[in-house]
Amino acid sequence: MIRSVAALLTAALLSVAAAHATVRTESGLSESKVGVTETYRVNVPTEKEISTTQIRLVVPAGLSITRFQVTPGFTRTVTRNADGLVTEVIWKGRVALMEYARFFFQARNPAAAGDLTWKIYQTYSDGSVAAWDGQDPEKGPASVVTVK
Ligand SMILES: [Cu+2]
Repeated sequence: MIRSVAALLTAALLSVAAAHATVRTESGLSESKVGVTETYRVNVPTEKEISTTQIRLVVPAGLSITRFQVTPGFTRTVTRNADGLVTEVIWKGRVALMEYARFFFQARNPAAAGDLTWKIYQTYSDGSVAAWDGQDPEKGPASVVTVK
């Protein structure tokens, strides 16, 4: 009995730990093809007792975002480089306790094979920021999509 409760608790903790902010393809994959237009999905679960208020995405070099899906309840601001490519996206809105938000966009993959590393900075209502950028690979891994 005690053991099964412990196992359930462990499973619950593991599932929370696995629910990091991530970037994957629309179908949830971590790989895509060279040069194609892919739909990407940013998944952001709130993992504290307070709300997420902002999500900042740093777009990997060589990727060209062409179109965003409308996300009701959120505003979006983009930063572009001198070539007009989107380098950063900020979504503002609210993702409450026990909720997750998803943001979709289309992008043309680089012409050369390699890893696309995405960095996400998740701001909470108390101003704290969860960094999913690989600086601390255990606590805050960056998402990597391999383009083949
Ligand atoms: Cu997590």
